[in-house]
Amino acid sequence: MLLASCSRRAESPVPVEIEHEVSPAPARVGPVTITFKLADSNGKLITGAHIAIEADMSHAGMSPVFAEAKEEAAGRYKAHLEFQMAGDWVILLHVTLPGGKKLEQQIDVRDVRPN
Ligand SMILES: [Cu+2]
Repeated sequence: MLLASCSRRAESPVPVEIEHEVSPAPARVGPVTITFKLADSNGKLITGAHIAIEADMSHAGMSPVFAEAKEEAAGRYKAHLEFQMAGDWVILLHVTLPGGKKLEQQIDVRDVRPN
């Protein structure tokens, strides 16, 4: 008998530090700017990454908001998106590093205020 072994490729996690800042703070309904800083485990800024953003609310029935972050300075990326409703949002980052490795990170933006 042939046992199909679980052969998921064990992708080693990429040690990347992602700092983010949402403006305005606290976030409110309407346009927001999110700034990210990407650094490796040694604190060296990571340039040339690609960051795609998907923002969802924590409840069902709303379509996600998509955005892309642009590198504004070495290792610093900025994205513009719009919160259409007050409440809790979840921002999913799809990061592609210069070497092609991908990682995902989730950022919770809670209690977005009504405008
Ligand atoms: Cu909603």
